[in-house]
Amino acid sequence: EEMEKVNTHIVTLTRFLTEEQVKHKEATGDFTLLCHALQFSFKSIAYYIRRATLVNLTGLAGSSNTTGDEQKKLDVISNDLFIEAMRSSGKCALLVSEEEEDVIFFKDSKNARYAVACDPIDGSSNLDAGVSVGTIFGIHKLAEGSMGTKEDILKPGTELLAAGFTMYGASAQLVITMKGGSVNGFTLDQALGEFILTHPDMRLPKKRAIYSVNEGNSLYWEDNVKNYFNSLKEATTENGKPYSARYIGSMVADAYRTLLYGGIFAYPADKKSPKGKLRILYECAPMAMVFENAGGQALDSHMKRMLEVVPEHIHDRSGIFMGSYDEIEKVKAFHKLSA
Ligand code: AHM
Ligand code: MG
Repeated sequence: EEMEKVNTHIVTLTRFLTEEQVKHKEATGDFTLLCHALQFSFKSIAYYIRRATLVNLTGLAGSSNTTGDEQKKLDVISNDLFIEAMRSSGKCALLVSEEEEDVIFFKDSKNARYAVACDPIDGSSNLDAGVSVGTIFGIHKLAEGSMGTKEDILKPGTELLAAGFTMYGASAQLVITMKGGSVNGFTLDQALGEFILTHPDMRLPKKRAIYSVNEGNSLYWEDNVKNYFNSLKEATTENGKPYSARYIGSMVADAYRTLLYGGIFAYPADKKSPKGKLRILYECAPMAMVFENAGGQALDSHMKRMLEVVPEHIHDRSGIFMGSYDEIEKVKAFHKLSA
């Protein structure tokens, strides 16, 4: 009888991070420890999302956050889990969260060298329907000699040390990238309680006929945006098929699909929201870093490279177009035409 083939060459996130650390001679291990705290918060958020319907965690918490969104119970719990993980790591000097009006400074973390931005649960309008949501994060290093100030996080995405997101879907998927590095995808093995490297060196397909945008907003779109999306609907691809529309309404889920299949995801600035909807520090910049490092592009609504946008305030917003290299080239062409 043949023995079942078991893969014993498993790369866990812990192993991956340790191996990365060895490659950087100057590394102190602090970044690795910060990532361990991050992965614990992802695991616990994943756990509570899975149990939400069973233990009365669906629905509103009865409060609203800084930007006026009503908070769901899981928004509050996930935010608390994330803050606690960052605090207890001892490696995080300050944290910006979508759910907190001000920067949180961890004064007790004396030698902490990192500043973190996060959206603990992105796409929370989808939560009660059991549709995928996720956590987005970006990590900056404090300036030389800084004790940790707001300026350490009000930086462009080009300065990000690492960024990524976790999508809580049929399984929990973690996508992470580091400065100048590749993009790697991990899947949470529930039984082992470990993120396993399942998608090494993710690369976006160069083009793909899929567009992802909330078309309900087209009433408010500027003409160049309208014309661009109309052009996609009038086009047929090489195989004679038109573009497909796919919009989940959770940035993490739309982004994850776009990473794997290619296409374009957009949330443009429009006449109603001239600055856009999505937040620069913990939505746009981390995603832009992932997309660029995977061979794609990410631009704001002025066709500026998303990673070069510098936020003035921690909750600043931006329009965004991100996706396959060639699909973004088409967006640029349309903005040039009408410029
Ligand atoms: P949230 O952080 O309050 O959940 O909002 C962000 C979400 C994104 O995940 C998603 O891309 C977008 O908002 C969907 O917005 P809309 O419902 O306007 O299409
Ligand atoms: Mg969000």
